[in-house]
Amino acid sequence: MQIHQNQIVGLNKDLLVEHKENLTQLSKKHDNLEHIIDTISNYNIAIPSWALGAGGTRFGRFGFGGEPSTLEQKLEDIGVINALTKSANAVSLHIPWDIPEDANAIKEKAKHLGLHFDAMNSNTFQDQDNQEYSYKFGSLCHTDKKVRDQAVAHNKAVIDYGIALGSKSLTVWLADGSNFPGQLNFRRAFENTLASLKEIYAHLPADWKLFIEYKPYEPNFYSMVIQDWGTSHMLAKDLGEQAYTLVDLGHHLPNTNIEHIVATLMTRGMLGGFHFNDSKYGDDDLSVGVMKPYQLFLIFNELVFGMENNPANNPIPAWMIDASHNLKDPLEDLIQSIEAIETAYAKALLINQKALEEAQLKNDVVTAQRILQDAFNTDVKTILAEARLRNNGAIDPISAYRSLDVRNVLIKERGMNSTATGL
Ligand code: RM4
Ligand code: MN
Ligand code: MN
Repeated sequence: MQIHQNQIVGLNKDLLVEHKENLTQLSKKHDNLEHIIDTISNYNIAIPSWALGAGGTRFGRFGFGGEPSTLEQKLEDIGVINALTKSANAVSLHIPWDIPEDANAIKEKAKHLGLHFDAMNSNTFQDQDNQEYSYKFGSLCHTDKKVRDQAVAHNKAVIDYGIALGSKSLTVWLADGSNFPGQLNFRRAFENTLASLKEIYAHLPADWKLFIEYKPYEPNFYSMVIQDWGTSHMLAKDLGEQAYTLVDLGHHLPNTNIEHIVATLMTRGMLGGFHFNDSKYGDDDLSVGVMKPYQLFLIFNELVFGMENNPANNPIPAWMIDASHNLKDPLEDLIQSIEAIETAYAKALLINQKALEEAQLKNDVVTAQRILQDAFNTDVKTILAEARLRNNGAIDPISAYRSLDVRNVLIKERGMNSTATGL
C-alpha cells in the first residue's frame, strides 16, 4: 500500500484553520519558533526492519494481520509511516532476518518510496539453519576460534550487503556473556571480542562507522561481555576513529542517569548511535515516551547542547527506534514513538540555553529548574504538526492512518496470517 499526497492534503483540510490559529498564538510567545520548526522538519529517525511485525515475549506472540512478509512489504510499511510523519525516511536492516536478495531492486524500491538505508545490524545472537558452529556460548568472544571466525565473517558479509545498499554504518550488538559465575573468564572474553572486532573494523570502508551497543543483562543473566558504556567506549577507542558507542535507552539498570552518559560521550565525540524505546523494568522495548517523558526530555537537552557545542566533533548520531509491538498495531506504535521523540526534541529546543547557563554559573538552582520545567510544560503539538505540514505530511498522523483504514487495507492485501521475520 502506498499513501498518495492528495489523500493527505484532503485529510489535512479540516484541521488547517485551527492549526494555523494555534501557530499564530504560539509564535507570539516564542521568538525562536522558526528555528525549532525547521530543526524538527529536518529530523528523521530510522525504522528497523524487525519492527513492522508483532513482537512478543518468550510466553507468546499474538499476530494482528497484514504483517509484511517480505522486505519489499516492510519498505512499503515504512513508506506509509514516512508519508504521514515525514520523519522516518530511513530503514535499518537486520541480517539475516532481511537479506536483500537483489540489492539493486531493493535500493530502487526504497528510493521510489523516498527511503534510504541507515545502519546495518548483524545477528550473532541466534543460530541460523545451515550454520556450522553454534553461538550458544557466545560469538565474537567465544573460546573456540572457529566460532569467532564464523561470527567475524558474518559481520563482514553484513557490511558487504550494506555497501550494496548505500548504508554507511554497522551496529554490533552482542548477546555474548555468561549465565553462571565461573562459566567465562571475563578478561579472555573481552580480549577475544576486541580481536574479533578489529577484524570486522578492518573490513569497514573508509566512510563507514562502527557502532558498539552495550547492554547490562539479557539474554545472559550473570555477565554480558559489553555490559556498559565504559566497556563499549574502551573497545571503540582501541579500534580507531571510525568506531563509536551506541546508546539504547532500554539497556541500562533502573535509575541510571542516561542523560549524563550522553553528555559525557559527546564531550569526547564518541556518541555514534541512539536507539529509542521506553521501559519501566528492563529492556521492555515499550513505545517511546510512555513511561519517562521527562527523562527523554533531559536526554534531548544534552543532545541539543552536545550538537550545538561540539568541539570534539561528535557526529550527528544515527537515530533508530528499537521497540517491540506486542499489543498495538506496529505502524501506529511507531508513529506514536516518533511523535514522542519529536516532542522531547522540540521541548529541549525551547530551553533558553543562555539563561540556563547564567543560572548555572550563579548556582541558582531554582531558576535552572524553572527554565527546564517551563520548556517541558510547553505544549509543542502545533510545532510538530507545522513541521510535518511543511513537508507535506499529516497534521494528525494517527487520525489520518485510521481514516485511511491502513491496517484493513493491508489485511486485504496480505491476509490475516502473514508474519514478519524478526524476534
Ligand atoms: C537487542 C538490541 C539490538 C537489537 C536487538 C533486536 O536487545 O537492542 O539493538 O538489534 O535487540
Ligand atoms: Mn538496540
Ligand atoms: Mn534491546
